[in-house]
Amino acid sequence: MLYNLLYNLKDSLFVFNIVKYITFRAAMAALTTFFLSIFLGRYIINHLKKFKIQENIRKEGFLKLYDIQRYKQGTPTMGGLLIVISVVLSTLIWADIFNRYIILTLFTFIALAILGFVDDYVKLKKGSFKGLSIFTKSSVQLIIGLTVGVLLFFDKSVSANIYFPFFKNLVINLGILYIPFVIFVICGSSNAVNFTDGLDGLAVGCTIMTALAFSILCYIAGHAGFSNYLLVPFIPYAGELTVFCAALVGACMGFLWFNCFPAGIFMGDVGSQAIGGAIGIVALLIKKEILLVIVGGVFVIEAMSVIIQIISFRFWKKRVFKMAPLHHHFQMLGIPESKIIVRFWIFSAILAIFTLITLKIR
Ligand code: 57M
Repeated sequence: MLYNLLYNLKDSLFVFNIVKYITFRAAMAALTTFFLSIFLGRYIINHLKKFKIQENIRKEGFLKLYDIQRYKQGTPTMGGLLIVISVVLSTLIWADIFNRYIILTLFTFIALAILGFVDDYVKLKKGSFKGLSIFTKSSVQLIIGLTVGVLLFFDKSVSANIYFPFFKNLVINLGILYIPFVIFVICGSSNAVNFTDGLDGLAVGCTIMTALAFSILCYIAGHAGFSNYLLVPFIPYAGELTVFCAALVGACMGFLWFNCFPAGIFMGDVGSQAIGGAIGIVALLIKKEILLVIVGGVFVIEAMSVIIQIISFRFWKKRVFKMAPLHHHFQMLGIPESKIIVRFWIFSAILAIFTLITLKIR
């Protein structure tokens, strides 16, 4: 909004010319969300406590884990509202609000945040760790994914092409199958981040690495010179997504201030589902869906551990991991929570660096 206003004033006051630069606006978006989260954090935590918006730690069937985690009972939750509100505000201020990629990303982000909010609300009302049924949750995710898929498929500026890292010329056009593919990416990434959000600062720390890598990838995708040089698809106007990703980085850093071990607040589904969906839609818009498997590798591995565990238990009545998602497996091995978290962050940072290297290895 500010961008749209100030850019029009650049002819009368030259200094406003600076808002034309995506890098400047991205930096400002990150600083805005960071300071919003930092300044509002304590206030929000106190209000969540006042209104008894607090976590119920799961006990049934998982006594050993409950023993390790029981001190977390009553931690304020739904702090993801802080992330969602600050990212939306900052994006509205610093990005071009008429840019179709920004509109689509905000739509996905907000729609999944609302779903997560309802899920958290149902948990609180029931006084349980169980929220919406899997059927309801999956159906709404599917509808959101389908809406985005149809919008993208009929958008003339978006192709149904899938590009592969490491190969210069390997491109597959999915045709109408692009719609289910979009649903898969959005639902998959939303659930994967949600699964990962089980230790203090784990999901939010990994999101910082992923969103940082995506900020760079969006900038390159929207820049004719860089994308031609690196032989990646040039997507006019997608550079604007750099502002959104940077806003997400700043918000997650601000949230991590309070969510780091030992956490004073949890983000809840309102945060985890929205963040996951946002990462998915950005990957789709800049044609980095396959690369998402690498850059968001921690989320993928966490989701895979759940799938493997469920399949092996259902068919062979045996568990591959002591407990899924993977972070619980390490907890069951007796590794301290803070160590698991920092090691997952390190792994996530390495994956982000590796992702950037793939741009050159072709
Ligand atoms: C959400 N939520 C955390 C918090 C957070 C199919 C199955 C694998 C599903 C999975 C599941 O429900 N995952 C989705 C995971 C929960 O965190 C809340 O939920 C929000 C995110 N949606 O923001 O509000 C708990 O995680 C801990 N936590 C922290 N710090 C944080 O910063 O310590 C969260 C954030 C919190 C807190 O304790 O209460 C969660 O883990 O429930 N289910 C599981 O993950 C369960 N695993 C399981 O059932 N494994 C089985 C099979 C089915 C795969 C197996 O291995 O045999 C575990 N979850 C819990 N206890 N809580 C089991 C043990």
